[in-house]
Amino acid sequence: MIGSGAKDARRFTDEPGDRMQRPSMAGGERVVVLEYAARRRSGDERTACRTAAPDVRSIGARVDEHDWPELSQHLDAHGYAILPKLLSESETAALVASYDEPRTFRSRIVMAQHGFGRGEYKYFAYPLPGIVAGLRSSLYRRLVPVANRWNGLMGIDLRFPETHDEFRRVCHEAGQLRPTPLLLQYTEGDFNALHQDVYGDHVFPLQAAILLSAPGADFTGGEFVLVEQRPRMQSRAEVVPLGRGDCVVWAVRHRHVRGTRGTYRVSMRHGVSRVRSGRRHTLGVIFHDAT
Ligand SMILES: O=C(O)CCC(=O)C(=O)O
Repeated sequence: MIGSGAKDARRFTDEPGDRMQRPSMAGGERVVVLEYAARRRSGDERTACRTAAPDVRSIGARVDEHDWPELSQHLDAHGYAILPKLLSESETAALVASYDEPRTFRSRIVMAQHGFGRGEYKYFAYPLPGIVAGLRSSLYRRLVPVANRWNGLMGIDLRFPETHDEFRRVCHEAGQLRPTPLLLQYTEGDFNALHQDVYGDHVFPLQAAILLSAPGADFTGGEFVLVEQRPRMQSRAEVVPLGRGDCVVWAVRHRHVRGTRGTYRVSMRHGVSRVRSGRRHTLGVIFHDAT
């Protein structure tokens, strides 16, 4: 059954009056070496993998078609990158239509009730729809080298495993069992306050979102916004232009920036500006699961 619950709403900002306490690893100083040995899968994981299998290939092929060296360079330089037209119009329409199917989701969050903005979102239940599972595993596989390289550059001794199944097992063994991919819905006047999506100690440092509505036709306003805070400097905003079906990938919490005195860490937050008219939907793909 869908219900609103603060337990699901694990987001925080870097601003005074944070919504949530930062988990102990959030500063990235703690050195953690994870054991990624193959383990027996739980029944739940087996079901999720089997359900996802038919769509993984086609989505995976589309993800692979992109120029990943160029995307990685853009991620390094700007903290985000865009994969244009990753989903077709019919796929975006089907995902939007699924918003009203109660059995697809495990919970519904009304953002105003938690001070997260205005609008609402729903977390998918396991097993995820094939297209969502396919996006999660194929994007993860391409982003792991970036995540591991970034950790190296930021002096973090943590390395992520090659596949999303392995990473999900690590999350599950640490009690982060609940799926985090979500569908967001905004109507006129709605917005998403700047935040970071952290749901436990295990945090994959990149996340993705796919815009499911057409700017200018389905809605106006509602731009995806990234804000970065450099040490001892004022915050800088970047508005990311997206069309329907485009996927944006960005840094969940931190990225490294090369300065005159070496590499330093920049804190990132993301959100959505006020929707001026119409209705806007997004698919959010977060790679770590939630406690
Ligand atoms: O609706 C959007 O574009 C932003 C989605 C978002 O904030 C998220 O997935 O965490």
